[in-house]
Amino acid sequence: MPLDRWNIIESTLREGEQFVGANFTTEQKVRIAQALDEFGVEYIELTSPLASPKSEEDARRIARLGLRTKTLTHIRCHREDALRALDTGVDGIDTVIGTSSYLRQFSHGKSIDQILDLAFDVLTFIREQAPGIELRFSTEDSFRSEEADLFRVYLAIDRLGVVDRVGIADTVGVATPTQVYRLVSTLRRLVRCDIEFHGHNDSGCAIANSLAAIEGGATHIDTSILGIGERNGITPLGGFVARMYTLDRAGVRGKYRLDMLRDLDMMVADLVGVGIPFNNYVTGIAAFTHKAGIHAKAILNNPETYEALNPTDFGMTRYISIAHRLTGWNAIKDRAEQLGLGLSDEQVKLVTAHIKALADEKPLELNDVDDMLRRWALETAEPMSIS
Ligand code: HCA
Ligand code: CU
Repeated sequence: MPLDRWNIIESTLREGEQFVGANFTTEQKVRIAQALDEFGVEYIELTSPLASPKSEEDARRIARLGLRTKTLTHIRCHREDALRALDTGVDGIDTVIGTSSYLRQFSHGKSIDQILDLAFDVLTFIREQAPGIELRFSTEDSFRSEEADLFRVYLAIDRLGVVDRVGIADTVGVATPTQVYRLVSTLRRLVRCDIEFHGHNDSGCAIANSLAAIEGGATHIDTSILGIGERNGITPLGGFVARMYTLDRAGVRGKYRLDMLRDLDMMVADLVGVGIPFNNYVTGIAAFTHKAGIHAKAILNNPETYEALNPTDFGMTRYISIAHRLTGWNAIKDRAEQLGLGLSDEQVKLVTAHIKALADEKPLELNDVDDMLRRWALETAEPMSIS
């Protein structure tokens, strides 16, 4: 599996703008673009210049920022769109046209032959206008398109020899990892160009599907910060990076500023008016929190026992929750040591039993545990008199 050759196309400024709460100002877009550049994504994708006058101005502005990350804009397969995209000065153009029967019937009304004629015309035109530009052709709703149609289209486009990559889109989030792997690996054998995958998360497979695409030979994966996009969005940047980190820790640490993920998530959450989900990959409040006594003991001995992600690589810290009925004496002992209290193991075991019994009666807080530990430490010589 070619785990060393994949790139992120970060689409917070295109797909992400299609999230219901997103309405970025120019300054906010510039901030997002610069932060993603610093994080180290290979590409950022920008809303089509045809979407609105501001979108056009902003694409031009971001293309001129001099970022290391390559700038792309995303357009329909139309000559007019292509001209306006070229005019913005971006490094690359992502073209898309729907191939599923839904889109052919209810969106653009074209047959596969007509789609091919149009794509040939527009792609050749872009290549003539800008020989050095990075060019992609994608089919929309690829997984509800006829496979024969898809392969015919991709083969013809690849043979045309003007695109750098073709894209596959799971537009409505229905694909399974097995389906993605099969489609991408078949395509890998048929075309010479690179392959991109864009996956929606309607049924919760966007990250798994992105990995399956890489395993099948995809070279480019679309993401957005927090996964924002149409409906419930696409592959989230942080979750995808976490997925790849567990497979190639050194490679991922070398490619990206992982300690920036928290700021990226917080910035976008703030800008679009949502909170970071409690169970979010890496940056959710519970992502590095341990609770059960059995887990806490092992974590204290060696964190890797229960952590696939090292929080310090992400600029995060782990937290061991101890004020509850599932607590264990090893975690309580660790807390006593943190507080500088010299309790013996026997004493710690007794106080732990007491904490567990009390937690069965009422919710406890860390302060309650700390108070108890201090009182036990004070009364060490005396028989315990804690109620
Ligand atoms: C869209 C559809 C798209 C395109 C994906 C792509 C999708 O909103 O334009 O160009 O790779 O999900 O199919 O986002
Ligand atoms: Cu999409």
